[in-house]
Amino acid sequence: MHIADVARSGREGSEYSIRGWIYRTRSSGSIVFSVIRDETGIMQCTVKKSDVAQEDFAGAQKALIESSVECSGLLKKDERAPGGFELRATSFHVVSFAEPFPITANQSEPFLLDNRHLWIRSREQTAVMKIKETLLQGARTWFRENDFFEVTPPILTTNACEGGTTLFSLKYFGQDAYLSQSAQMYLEAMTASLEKVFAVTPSFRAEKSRTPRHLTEYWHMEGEEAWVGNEGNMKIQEELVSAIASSVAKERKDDLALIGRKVDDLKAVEPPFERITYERAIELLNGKGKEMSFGDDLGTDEERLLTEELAAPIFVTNFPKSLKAFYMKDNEDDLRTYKCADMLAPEGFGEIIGGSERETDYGKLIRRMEEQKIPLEPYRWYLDLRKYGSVQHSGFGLGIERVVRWICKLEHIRDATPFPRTPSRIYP
Ligand code: NSS
Repeated sequence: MHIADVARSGREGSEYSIRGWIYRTRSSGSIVFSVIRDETGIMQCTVKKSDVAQEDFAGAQKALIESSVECSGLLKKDERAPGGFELRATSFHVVSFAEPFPITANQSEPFLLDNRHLWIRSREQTAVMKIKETLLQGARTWFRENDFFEVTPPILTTNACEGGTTLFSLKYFGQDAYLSQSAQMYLEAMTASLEKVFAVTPSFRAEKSRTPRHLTEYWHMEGEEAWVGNEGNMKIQEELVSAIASSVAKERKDDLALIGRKVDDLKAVEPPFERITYERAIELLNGKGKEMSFGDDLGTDEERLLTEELAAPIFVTNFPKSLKAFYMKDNEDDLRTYKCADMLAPEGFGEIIGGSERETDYGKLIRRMEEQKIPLEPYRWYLDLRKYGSVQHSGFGLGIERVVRWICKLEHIRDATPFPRTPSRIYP
């Protein structure tokens, strides 16, 4: 049985079998105290020389941490044991003896990252991986309940979605190709059949930026909706993000406690989220002593200043055109800007979503692409979409690891993914 289920059933005196990896072990003469870890928790097995076969006791004495083991025994209440129970072993079988485990206390970050394949066994990393899984499931449930279809866009592409400077290029049987930065354009195509779609895919950014919020490979959750404008798009995003937060708050209380995030913090994530324009954000930043003017981009520092005192995310809307991609819809009320919005997470975490209404005017798209010297040829199919029954549509992209980082209050985004990819790391 899983350890959490054994503890939950709590039938003292009954016999249970658990299996897992040795988390801690110490022996004193004729007793070995072996704390076993499985996916669900930890439990102490007390292995007494007089209670088990000779070879079982020898194995328990010899087995180092992270050895894999199976233990059967009688359940006993013990206030001193982690979880309040222990197993008094009747048998203790070592499945595989571990070599001395390289990860010990106080090791350097580079060492830990080199040993990431082993480090992910830590209880904190396990909790984060579980929270990430719950968050993905919570999102999928929300999408399904709101009539979105999950679709499977390609990763190998010939066009850039978010500009040429952050593309990973490769040779595709002699032809130039790229790893996807975003599924957006393919999702736009699919809205003409399915109307509301979403995809969860890896996205790639060849960004040399060494910040605590950039990966070169990250998981991207993107939605795209026909017949929806910028305001409707924001409504969808705030409902989605609050559904994500509440699924984690509901299902991952113990994991949140383990990594030091209060469940109540997540309960504050309730729509509607505050909306401020980019222009207002610049005013606010000037008020906080950041000298900025219209056209300056919001970076890590600026987003931290805007959000560090907040409890729930906000939207920053209507960015200047110079800061955003060519596919966004003109904002008729202020032609310097697009109809777009970034969602910023509270407590200083900053951008977690970028979204916009999409330009449907064929001529405008061509003009912008020419101005920005974007080659038309790779985008012919995308431009085509404007010729065959184009309708108002909008969409967004949520960075999964950015959201995990915020929800788990992680210092660095690399801990939001088991095998992080950054400019200086592609191993293990
Ligand atoms: O570049 S975005 O702001 N927008 C797009 O890619 C749109 N084409 C999405 C769409 O409308 N379908 O990226 C979206 C989000 C952004 O808000 C971050 O949360 C995340 O993707 N993102 C990243 N996460 C981790 N590392 C890096 N380098 C990164 N870049 C973006």
